[in-house]
Amino acid sequence: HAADAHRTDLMTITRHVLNEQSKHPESKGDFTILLSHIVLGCKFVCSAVNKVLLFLFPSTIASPIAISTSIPPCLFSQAGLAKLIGLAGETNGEEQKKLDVLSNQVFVKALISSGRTCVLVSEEDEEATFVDPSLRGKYCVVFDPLDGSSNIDCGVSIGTIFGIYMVKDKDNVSLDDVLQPGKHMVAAGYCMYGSPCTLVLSTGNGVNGFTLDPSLGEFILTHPDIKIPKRGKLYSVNEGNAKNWDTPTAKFVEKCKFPKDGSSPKSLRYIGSMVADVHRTLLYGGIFLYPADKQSPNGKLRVLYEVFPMSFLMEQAGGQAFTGEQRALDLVPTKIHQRSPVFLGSYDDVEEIKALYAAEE
Ligand code: AHM
Ligand code: MG
Repeated sequence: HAADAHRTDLMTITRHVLNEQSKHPESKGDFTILLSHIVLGCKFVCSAVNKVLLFLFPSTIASPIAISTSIPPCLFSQAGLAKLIGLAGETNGEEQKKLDVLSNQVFVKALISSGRTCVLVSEEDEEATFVDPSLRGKYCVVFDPLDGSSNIDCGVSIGTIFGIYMVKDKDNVSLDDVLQPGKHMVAAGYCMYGSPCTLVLSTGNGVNGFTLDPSLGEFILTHPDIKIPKRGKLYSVNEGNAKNWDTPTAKFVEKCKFPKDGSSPKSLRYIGSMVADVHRTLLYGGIFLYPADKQSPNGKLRVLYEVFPMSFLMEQAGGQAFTGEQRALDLVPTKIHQRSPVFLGSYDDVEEIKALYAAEE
């Protein structure tokens, strides 16, 4: 019976990737191992994000009524656990670690200890990390361990974004191994710490979404073969920057609000967490924009660990990603923390913004 099979034959993310890799006879399981370390980082951050209120602001749980009704008492006796995850300050006055710093440390350590990485670029670290030759593997990982920092303290969805490159020569590693166009990525994904915790992954063969089952501690395939609608009814942009936009962006947003072809106006959705805004765009369709403006001629978002992974996923789901000048995945970065404008989402919606930029020339 199909429903029974569904409940007893669990397609975990590891099993899914193993299946995919088994189609490549040369694969030796390295990618599966790397991914399991990324997944560990995601599970850690998910758990830390969910505890942040309790541990960072214990005083917010003031009344005994709150304790007895909504918060399991066990969470209070877990000072040890709080210490374990590094959120609780030492009594000797050591600073409490910020969640983004902590997340970065967890990812860096998990990635190095996988033995499958050689170069790491994190939004949190100014310099790239070159893994010690004794622990070196063939993958380079670029990531933003906790994106959407402005949303952390109010409990709005935040996420981790990652992209994976394959190194050319393990014994001769340099920054050039990560200063590669996004189309050279072998995999990309994000994990959204929302309700629920969702991991979306592409290994270059479509896009799949997995949901964390907290009781199992496993990501289970819940969104197989995600395809973005060809056209959407939503647009997502920080309109507070409108006074500094260039003409094509301004015209595009004007068209979203006052379409001249008799179609309905689009609705605006903007969370300010790239992972959440892109996730909604992927599932519902529409367009996400972080354009250039007069204040920030390269926009805000970072090429390696924000623009590329999300563009990779969009293309793999049948959408497009554009920088205002070119296909986003064709861009060749020259600096690891470089920024670029980006327009990504439903194929037809991105086509429109491309036409407006073409008309400018
Ligand atoms: P962050 O790295 O400081 O978290 O900034 C990245 C975030 C993205 O998640 C989001 O798309 C964007 O910044 C929102 O920017 P703005 O507040 O300018 O709209
Ligand atoms: Mg970021």
